[in-house]
Amino acid sequence: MSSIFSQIIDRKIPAYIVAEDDHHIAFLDIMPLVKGHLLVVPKKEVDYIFDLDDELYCSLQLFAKKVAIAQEKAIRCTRIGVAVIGLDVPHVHIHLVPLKSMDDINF
Ligand code: D5M
Repeated sequence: MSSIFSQIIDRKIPAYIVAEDDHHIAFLDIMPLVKGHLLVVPKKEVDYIFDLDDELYCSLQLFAKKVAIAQEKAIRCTRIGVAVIGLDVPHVHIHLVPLKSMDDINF
């Protein structure tokens, strides 16, 4: 059974996709901490971020940076919080959380 994120990548389930290239995709988190919370995901299904090969690890980070810059402009926030958690979905993903202040979120 492929991960929920692979099913999004394969267009088997819907998601609000904001960016995509051959190896990466970004879409809105279904349980956002704040409005505009995005997930950046490699299309290759790997569970743990530090198991990615170096090339995909670096390209994923660069893709996330481009998405975050566009997100920051669109939302006009102060900072994009970046987190890797991965306790629920066993497919690498980077959370990009637009913040105006730390009061925006309750960890
Ligand atoms: O948390 C996994 C994150 O993935 C959590 O913020 C919800 C999000 N999620 C789960 N299913 C979906 C779908 N179908 N679309 C969009 N976002 C989703 P973590 O603890 O980082 O593994």
